[in-house]
Amino acid sequence: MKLCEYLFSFSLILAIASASIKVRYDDHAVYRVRFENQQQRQVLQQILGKEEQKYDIWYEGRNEMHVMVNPLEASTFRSLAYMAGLEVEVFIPNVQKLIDDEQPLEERYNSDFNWKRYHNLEEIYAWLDKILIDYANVTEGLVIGQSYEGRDIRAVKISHNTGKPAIFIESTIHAREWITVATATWFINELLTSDNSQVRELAENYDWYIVPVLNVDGFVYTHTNNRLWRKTRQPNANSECIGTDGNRNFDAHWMENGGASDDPCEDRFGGSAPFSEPETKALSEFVANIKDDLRIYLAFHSYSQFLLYPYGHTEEVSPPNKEDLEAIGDVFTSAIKNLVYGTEYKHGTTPSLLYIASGSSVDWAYSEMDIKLAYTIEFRDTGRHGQVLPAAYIIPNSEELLAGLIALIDKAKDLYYI
Ligand code: 0X9
Ligand code: ZN
Ligand code: ZN
Repeated sequence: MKLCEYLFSFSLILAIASASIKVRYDDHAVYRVRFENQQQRQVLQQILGKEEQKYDIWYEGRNEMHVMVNPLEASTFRSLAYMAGLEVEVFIPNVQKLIDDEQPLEERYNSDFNWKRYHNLEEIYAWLDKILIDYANVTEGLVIGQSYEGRDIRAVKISHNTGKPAIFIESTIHAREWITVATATWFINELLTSDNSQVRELAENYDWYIVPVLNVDGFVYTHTNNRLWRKTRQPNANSECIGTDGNRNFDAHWMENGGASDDPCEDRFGGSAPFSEPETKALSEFVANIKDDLRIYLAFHSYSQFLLYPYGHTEEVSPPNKEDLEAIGDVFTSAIKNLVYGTEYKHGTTPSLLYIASGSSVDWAYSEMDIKLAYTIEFRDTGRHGQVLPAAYIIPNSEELLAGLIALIDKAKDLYYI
């Protein structure tokens, strides 16, 4: 065999091997289940039982849940729901089809870095290298630490004369939330290249710290093995199941009030201890070092179009500056609504709109780091595409974030937070 033939068959074998390990979601449907009261919600939870191969909860709100159902379970699921009197609707008939169509055909073999398609970690890091060179005088590349699998977790600092009030953006703690990193990189690019006066103000009056991909291992895994992976990739003792929910792993009311799972096989597993994950530990140490400069902490997530503020771990107590958090939420959401897309965001605490979440990064930043403006932003959409938002929505979503942030920061200034 000639060398080129050998290389060809070798790459073919690799392609086949990697194709065969990629999880497929043929005929997996996502159902929207509505409930009118807590009793119905409990019935649904009983039907779903432990989240294993059969079901994957994509969204859990106050009045509805979105559940991806394995085709082998579909008829059982539908009849159980029917018997329980739950209103069930197919939201997404075939998740694999959505995954196959996520990237536009004409972009698939385009090697440029742009916001018309989603990129993998290698492409994102190569782009970061490029902007660090192209905008060397206002950017600084930072490595906040290493992941479990040994990858660098990178941050970019954008600063026109350091010593300004600082804003921190954490993105992609949940691996499958691809719209978060696409939006984070778009926003970095905007800060560096836009000549819009409002954007220039944002860029030049603040020090920005942006971590585009926190959960690097999980993110790589969503590209190579399973598009819908959420957690980190560190194995768990005495369990076959891998990974922890990074957003339940912070040392802030960790594992309290049922706001996380103690089962390593579940998507909201809180980990073996606070900061058991190298990724959350690295982030916490990095933030702790700069906390005195930080005025605002933002965590990018998807989906559901929410701006969430603390506390996540309880509904019993309100944060001391709740009125301000709320007032800033008002302007953020109306700025987005006023754009041509007319997209509606809701704002409130996590339990008021979703569920109790303990050990989250935003609660930790707020309570433990004393950063008084701390928000989770849940991007588009509200479930029609859910976790697999087609790339055509990257730019609209990013424009909404920018408009929302301009309003948010403006109001924060009015209220003397900056
Ligand atoms: O559950 C989460 O971690 C976030 N939702 S997601 O669908 N992206 O997983 C919401 C977390 C917001 N809550 C707090 N920060 N407490
Ligand atoms: Zn998330
Ligand atoms: Zn309001």
